[in-house]
Amino acid sequence: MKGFIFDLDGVIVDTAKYHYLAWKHLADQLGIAFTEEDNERFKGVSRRRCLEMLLEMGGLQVSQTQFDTWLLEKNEDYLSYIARMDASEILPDVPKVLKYLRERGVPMALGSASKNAGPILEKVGLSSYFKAVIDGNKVVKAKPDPQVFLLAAERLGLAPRQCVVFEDAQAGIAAANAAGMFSIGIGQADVLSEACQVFGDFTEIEISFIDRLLSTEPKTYQ
Ligand code: B16
Ligand code: MG
Repeated sequence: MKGFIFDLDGVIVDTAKYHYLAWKHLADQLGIAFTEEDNERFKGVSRRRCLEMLLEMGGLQVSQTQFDTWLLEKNEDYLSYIARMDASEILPDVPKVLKYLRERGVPMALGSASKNAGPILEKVGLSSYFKAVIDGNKVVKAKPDPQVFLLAAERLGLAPRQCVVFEDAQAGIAAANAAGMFSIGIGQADVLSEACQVFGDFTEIEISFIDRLLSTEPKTYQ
């Protein structure tokens, strides 16, 4: 394995809580009940699709102009939380793995559905680790389509089967598998059962595991 690709929300930082607050704010305005459990289904899903899902939950049909206005409002609300982020919000032991891979000269990429990925990486001070940042602005097909990860591999100059993907969402694991990459789920094993391997979080990942991946001959994972 020669390249490592990381999802952002739920893998590197926990921005899901800010997405939740912003969606909840909009849902309250629209009189739609929205819980943290509902927010689980929004993980890894594009902003546009999330709003479609929210409106479906409320049985609302709206004009394109109204849709776009709410999309903008939700994002502005979300950005007000992002503005206050700093390195303390990086999830535990993520820097340990990033630093080790950088020391070993292993190229890394970000593969996220978020259109705010670049500014978030800047805020938490991790931009310099990534040779490529493929985010929601660079792809037209959302996860579970493999486009985001295939583009990341291409930017790293590697074949998909030489790449490892860390993901916290089912749609993201499906995308990594469809790309023919080695998928590592971060979260609950029963939820991420399609992943090649699952860890609760990065504190469970030993450097010896990373070393094993680096010395593993790539094969086809599909
Ligand atoms: P934005 P990831 C995803 O990030 C989030 O998990 C998902 O909840 C969000 O709707 C999506 O980004 C779009 O984010 O509104 O910032 O463009 O997990 O793919 O890093
Ligand atoms: Mg995620």
